[in-house]
Amino acid sequence: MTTASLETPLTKNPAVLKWVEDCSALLKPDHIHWVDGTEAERQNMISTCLKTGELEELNQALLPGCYFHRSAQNDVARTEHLTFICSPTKEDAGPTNNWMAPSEAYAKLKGIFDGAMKGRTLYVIPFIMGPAGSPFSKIGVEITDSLYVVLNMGIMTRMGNVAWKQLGDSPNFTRCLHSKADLNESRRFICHFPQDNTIWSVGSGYGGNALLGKKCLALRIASALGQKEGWLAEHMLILGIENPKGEKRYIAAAFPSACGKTNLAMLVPPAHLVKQGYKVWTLGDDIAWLRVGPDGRLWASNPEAGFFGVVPGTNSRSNPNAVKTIRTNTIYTNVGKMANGDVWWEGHDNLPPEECLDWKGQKWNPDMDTKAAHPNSRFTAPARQCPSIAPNWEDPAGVPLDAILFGGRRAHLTPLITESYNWQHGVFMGATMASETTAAQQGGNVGVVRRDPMAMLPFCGYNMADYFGHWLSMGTKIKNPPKIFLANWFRQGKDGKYLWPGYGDNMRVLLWILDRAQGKGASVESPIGTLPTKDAIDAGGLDLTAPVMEELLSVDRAAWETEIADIDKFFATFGSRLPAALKSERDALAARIKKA
Ligand code: GTP
Ligand code: SPV
Ligand code: MN
Repeated sequence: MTTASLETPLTKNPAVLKWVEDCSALLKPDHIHWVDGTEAERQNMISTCLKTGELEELNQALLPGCYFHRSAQNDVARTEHLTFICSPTKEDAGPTNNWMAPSEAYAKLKGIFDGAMKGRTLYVIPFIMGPAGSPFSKIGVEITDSLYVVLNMGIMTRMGNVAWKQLGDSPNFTRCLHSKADLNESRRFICHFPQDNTIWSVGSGYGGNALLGKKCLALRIASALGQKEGWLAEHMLILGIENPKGEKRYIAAAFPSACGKTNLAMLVPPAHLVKQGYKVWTLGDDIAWLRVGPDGRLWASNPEAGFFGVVPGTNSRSNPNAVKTIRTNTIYTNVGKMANGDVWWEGHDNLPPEECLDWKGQKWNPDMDTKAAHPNSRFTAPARQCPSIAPNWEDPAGVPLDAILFGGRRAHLTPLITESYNWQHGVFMGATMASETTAAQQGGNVGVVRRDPMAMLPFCGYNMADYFGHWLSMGTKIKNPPKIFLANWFRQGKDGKYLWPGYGDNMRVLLWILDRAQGKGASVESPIGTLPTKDAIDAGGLDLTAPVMEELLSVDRAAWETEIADIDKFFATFGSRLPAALKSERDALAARIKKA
């Protein structure tokens, strides 16, 4: 029996009622609140947060509807070393995931959850991943003691009555249990139980650790579901490109955390292409669910309703659409805050303020060698506010893909763009992708190259070797598969500077990709795949010399031999579970490099 004060549940769903009853008996909250997702409720929650300090009001003249949140200093990014896939066997989780036996994980976390909500309110958040009414949407219910989580979930998902209605009496929902508990890192665990459709997260209030619909449900749990049901849950943005004739084509792209998905998704083309009539439409910036459509093409849809984006570096040159999106109704987490209620971060349009409070709440000025905003500070903003949001972004069917783009942050080695020979070679490219680590992961070094297959290293909910197998088998089900490419916006010259201008100019590469997808575009064969000829990518108006373009597209044989040795080490970790097709792609690559 719970002693929590009573509020009439907003659902009669027996499975939900029983589960909330059980959780409440464990967590012992003072009060239970059933989230309805109404505007009145949201305003009440904001008022409460302003009283407790969980939120601070920003300058409402400059930033209407915007609030500021400072997280605990030890809780500013996902903690991959504390994230577990608790499948029945270690082999099911595979060598790239941390694993804990389900019984051990449940027992350990029960100990931490026990009484963790004493003196607090337990919020029951119903939410939909995917558009309301879509047959492909998944429903979750998150229990949390964090109002910051509720308010963020309200932006990132379809939350409240709409979800209660869609769930009805079905027992089919992801059970997401979250408590900040005491925010102690030694008692922080993010555990996934794919076989139980359950997530338990404790000890963190941060984004991907606490907004359980996002990475936990829509990637880790969903990837495991997708393997069973024949679809893919991917760490991908989705964008549409409209040509001057009004024809729209779609690309999905997987880059690791803080490697440019939000920026590419909201891309503004260079002026001369805008003049010609090109437009870019945003459909999603972080997660895509991919299914084979009745037409034999691969269709992508975004299960989220908002953007949880990296703040530093966001300005009118790098991402004007994001700048406009985050002017209203946005929650800013861990940025710099000025006395006038404005916000500032490294890479802001405005010059640094003479003085402000940094993300830790300490006095800061530009002469200090610390940063005002945490490098992983984030905005949470409704997707519908984005000026480039596609009119069809909530279409349940999604959009058909012409191309899939994999990419990483690599100072050396991989060219600006490489086209795969076919689906299997493309899967090999994705499976062997590597990238330098960023501030989006806590507890590791920044800037270290690591293998991050399909940008899913921290997000795959089952054995990565089986995930590769699933990708390969999807290829046999797609009659007209999208072409697969590998991009690198981050290649550096000898002076350590980026060779490629990036951002809006990435449009030039996207146009070559779309040309190739239609059997056009000048290309040249290389040992690693098909490359653009040195003048195939429109460089008009760019300050980019021919030698730089050559360097961007160069393939260094010795460096690729070292790369293959490293791929071998990575593949060896999967033992006999690695699909033979990937081994043969590796051998073919090695043979081509040797011959080159
Ligand atoms: P997550 O939300 O963590 O999944 O990140 P993301 O992949 O959406 O990355 P985002 O677009 O927020 O970009 C992260 C960082 O990369 C920012 O500091 C950007 O300024 C920088 N960046 C994005 N695109 C480019 C590019 O084309 N070139 C260069 N040099 N930097 C870029
Ligand atoms: C990422 O790290 O890839 C993010 C932010 O998109 S989080 O939601 O914290 O995972
Ligand atoms: Mn991400």
